[in-house]
Amino acid sequence: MQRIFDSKEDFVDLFESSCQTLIGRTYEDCTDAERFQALASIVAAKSRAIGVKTNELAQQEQKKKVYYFSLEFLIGPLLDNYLINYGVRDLVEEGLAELGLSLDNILAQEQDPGLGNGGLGRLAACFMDSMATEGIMGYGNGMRYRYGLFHQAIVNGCQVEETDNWLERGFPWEVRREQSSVIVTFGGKPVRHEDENGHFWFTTEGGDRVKAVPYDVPVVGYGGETVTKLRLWSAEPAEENFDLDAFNEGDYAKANKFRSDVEAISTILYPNDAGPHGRILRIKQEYLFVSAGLQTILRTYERDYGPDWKHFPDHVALHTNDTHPAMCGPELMRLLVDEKGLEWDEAWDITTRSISFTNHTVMPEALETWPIPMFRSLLPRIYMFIDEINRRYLESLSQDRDNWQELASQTAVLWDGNVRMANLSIICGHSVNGVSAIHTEILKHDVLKGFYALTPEKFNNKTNGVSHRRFLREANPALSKVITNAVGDGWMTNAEELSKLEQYADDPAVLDDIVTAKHEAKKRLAEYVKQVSGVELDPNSVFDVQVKRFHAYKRQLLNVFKILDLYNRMIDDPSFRPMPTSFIFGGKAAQSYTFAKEVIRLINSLADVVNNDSRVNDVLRVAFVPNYGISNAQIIYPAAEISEQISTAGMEGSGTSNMKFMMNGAIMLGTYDGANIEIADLVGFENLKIFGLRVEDIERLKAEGYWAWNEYQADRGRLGRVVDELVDGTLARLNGNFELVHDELMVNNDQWFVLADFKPYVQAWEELRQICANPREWAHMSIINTARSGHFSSDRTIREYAEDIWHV
Ligand code: 26V
Repeated sequence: MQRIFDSKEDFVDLFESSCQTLIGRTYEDCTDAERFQALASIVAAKSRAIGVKTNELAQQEQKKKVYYFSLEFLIGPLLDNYLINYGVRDLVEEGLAELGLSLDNILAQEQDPGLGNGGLGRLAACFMDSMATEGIMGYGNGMRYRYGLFHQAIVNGCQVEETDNWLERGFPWEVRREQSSVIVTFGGKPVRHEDENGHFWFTTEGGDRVKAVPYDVPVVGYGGETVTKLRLWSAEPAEENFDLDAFNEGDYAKANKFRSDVEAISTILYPNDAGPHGRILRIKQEYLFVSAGLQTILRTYERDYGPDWKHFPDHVALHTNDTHPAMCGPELMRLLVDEKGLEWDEAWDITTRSISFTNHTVMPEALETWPIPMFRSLLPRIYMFIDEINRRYLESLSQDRDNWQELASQTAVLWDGNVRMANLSIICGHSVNGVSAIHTEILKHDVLKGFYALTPEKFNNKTNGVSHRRFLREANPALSKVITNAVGDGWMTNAEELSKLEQYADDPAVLDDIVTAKHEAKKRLAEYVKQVSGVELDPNSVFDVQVKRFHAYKRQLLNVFKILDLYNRMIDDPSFRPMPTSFIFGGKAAQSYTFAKEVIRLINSLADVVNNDSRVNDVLRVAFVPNYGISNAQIIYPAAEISEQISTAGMEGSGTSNMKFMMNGAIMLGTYDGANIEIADLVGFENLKIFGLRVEDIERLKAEGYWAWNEYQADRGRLGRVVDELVDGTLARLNGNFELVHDELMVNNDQWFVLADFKPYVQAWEELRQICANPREWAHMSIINTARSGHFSSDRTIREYAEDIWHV
């Protein structure tokens, strides 16, 4: 364990002087926000110093470096994480208490950088944590967005998006590295050069030159021995093309235009379904961070190993998170051929041996494509490489194969006037992986079957994982203490040691401790929910939670139907008194995703009806937690007893909240989808509830014909009634009925099989509720879930990537 403070006294001295030198006030006169700044800056400075040592050591050992390219890193607040990783949290807490200060109040001041949409971005952040802890030389390469994903407010039941000005008070962890800036060029004209041996290369004349400036954030591993870094790029004008004439004529907008056009590139994180608007800016983001990252990597490599490019793949792994960094292939080719003077074949060998790719979704609308004319005019030289990659690929495909045309239609990069980024990623790399066992199978046999037929050896599965240090140890101190008291703290670095807990699965004292820890967490969440939504939840009720992005396939609607049905039954039959339950929702809908936003309004309307109806509100409550993100997720997971993972089978790549809930001892109510399947394999069907249609059932129904209308007719009493209530005024108190949602089911024929899964879902929930009524029985299942969750630590996932893909 790396000690960053020699003693409590040492810490207190440092903290006092940090307040004075950084803020210019004594610690007593500082606000908590200023105290946060003072404390974070001490920890950040120590981290950077250790980072230097890590780098030196790695260089001496010539360790292979892994560069993780991702447009999203949803890192969350860092201070608490780093105090835990350095093993000084208690010391700091005590030191501050001696000064009359509360660590918790200071921690609460940290902004939550929302530099990601959801699971994909959080996965990248968990991977950074695990790489640092596992001692892998892992570097993140991403974008420093001026504004993160929007802040969600709920006004009159509806989602309202507000700008996420996360840099408002500065970001104490980052260091701007002006000297490491690189130039990235857009547009321009490629010009051919040839030497006397016929070797040729291109340079680009003209075009817009943009300066990419890196900001480095240290990533501290557990134990604090190794610190790697996350490098985030920001776009700035390369030359000060300030229009002084315009300025002198008073046209300030014109004078500043050059700067604002360039800065727009790193202004905002795109939401998942941004639509065609602003697409040019998105390609610019993708190229900027790829080109800037690769230029820097090549420079570092040349410094360490000289221009010995053929050994590049032995020292460097380039991982592309989804298709957003797909230009890594052609850009590396461009750098090697145009700037380093390599021949095509040599460069191509180096490129394909270095690059690997993860796919995160099977949804066709999520597979990125760009219209060729737009792409070519923005990145002419990159387009030439893509064209040549595609030509050579098709040429090799057409040799000795009868069905080559069919394969070409599935796997070509250029098709139908578009650049297909997934195909580019696969062709330019040596590995393709899915994020859960079932997801990888679907890729192999459905979405990417052409590639699988051609290069089965490229395909492999890497089931996702999560940082158990953040989502269990940091989020849930009470449960962590119960675990450590029982089995020691080896689980912090070896999550498999959680399995030792299983011997206490029938120990009444430990089970009681589990129940007490859960109750503490529920009280904390109830206070938080009251504060942010006004809804009062009883910590003695069962907490049934669904938090995740809003999307039709994740079926928050199915959960709404269950609650509405429960409500109807209670109104009809006053003697029906189910176990008191609080249904808690959270999540953002993409700004232009109307259906998802309507489901948010529906939940809030349902909450308004149920919570205000005295016939039911003593046992039934519904709450929507606004602005779901990393910070409040850490309050939510520990408090859950039931974890809702109810996506339409075959649609969820993996899911990761299912794992975070599992660690925190919630029992899953889930479909046979994504990583739910592997969770079920591990804990057994007796320790969770799986329900509903499976992938093969859905395929069969699609083939035979599925009719939502029949489902509706077959159960007019309960299911039919719930569907009717969408439009009959029952839920219309906040801005009217829900025709759009109703039509999705009854006119659009329920694409996500909500009606088909309704009955088995309600049945499974009933069974789970019986279990929750008996705390000891619930605690027994709960402890088994926690005990077997070690497999879903991202440490395990990272070790698999390291061994099978990166070879480090
Ligand atoms: C979603 C959507 C929804 C609206 C339409 C456009 C669109 C485009 C992309 C996406 C999702 C992109 C990929 C993604 O975030 N996948 C998630 O990755 C997680 C980490 O591997 C995984 O746990 C989730 O199951 C998967 O959905």
